[in-house]
Amino acid sequence: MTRILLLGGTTEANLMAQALAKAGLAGVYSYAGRTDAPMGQPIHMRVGGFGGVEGLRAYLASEGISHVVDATHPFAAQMSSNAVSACTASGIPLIALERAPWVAGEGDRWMHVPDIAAVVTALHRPPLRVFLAIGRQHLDPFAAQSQHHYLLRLVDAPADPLPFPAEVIMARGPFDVAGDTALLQRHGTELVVAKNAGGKGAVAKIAAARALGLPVVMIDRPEIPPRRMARSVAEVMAWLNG
Ligand code: 3Y8
Ligand code: NAP
Repeated sequence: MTRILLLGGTTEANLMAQALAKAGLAGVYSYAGRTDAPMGQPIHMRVGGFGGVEGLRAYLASEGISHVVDATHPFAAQMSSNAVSACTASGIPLIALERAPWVAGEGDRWMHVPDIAAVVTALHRPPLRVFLAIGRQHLDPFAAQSQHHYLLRLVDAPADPLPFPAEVIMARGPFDVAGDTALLQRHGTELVVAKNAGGKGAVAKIAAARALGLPVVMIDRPEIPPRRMARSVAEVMAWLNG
């Protein structure tokens, strides 16, 4: 009996859920519970952590999960690592649906950094107008570089005061190039900071930066233990029906 756990929270996971529902496959869409009102899904949803690797293993057993599809964001490295450990220990097949990283093209002015700490170091310089488009979970370290004029884009209003003064806009995405170009012009942005998320939902600001000739500090993806990979929903469906 096929029963799929879909680790979600991305555009690709939403497309995956549509395909599972269309194929009449039993599945559960899992959110971490990072946002106040996550999007509804056409399959059963669960919200919240599992409680580490052991909690995930217990969930897989108690829910009779036969396959795990990890369609989380490439920066959700802890979730993806836990899925590899739990599925290996339980002997449950796992596949990751991951989008290819963005690659700099003609006109792109990227500076690659390995992680958030390296961005903070790179910002050790006189004030700039910075679009810090990395969400809200990792803002604290930027208090060390509060000389800049930050623009933040968050999914929900911050619960606590921000660690530094910033202009905040609330938006959930996916975003479009025209909208992001207008946003950068309105803010007078001189530098964009972004995670190499890949995919279409977050790429608008990168295209907008290229159009405006702006530099981008691009955070490369964290390491994730090796696992079977798919680049499309169709590839995952073929694997599930294999
Ligand atoms: C809770 C689910 C869809 C899926 C939408 C994608 C596209 C828009 C772009 C910018 C960058 C950022 C952020 C971003 C994007 C999609 C996709 C994507 C980036 C939702 C969602 C959840 C989250 C969590 C949220 C993080 C934050 C990151 C904002 C839902 C809307 C910056 C990542 O407030 C918080 O705590 C937010 C936390 C993790 C990164 C961070 O560290 O703050 N995503 N985003 C998922 C869960 O609970 O399991 O609420 O419906 C999903 C999407 N966010 O088509 O509907 O697929 O990538 N999400 C980044 O990529 O840099 C915004 O502003 O340009
Ligand atoms: P993370 O740092 O890799 O995970 C931290 C912990 O959050 C995990 O150990 C797990 O808790 C819980 N968790 C994460 N994703 C989960 C999921 N889909 N279902 C159930 N529990 C989950 O994760 P993150 O980077 O905060 O991302 C959280 C969610 O936001 C994911 O769904 C991800 O796809 C989505 N997202 C993240 C980003 C980003 O930039 N990081 C961007 C877009 C969307 P336990 O250990 O208790 O199981």
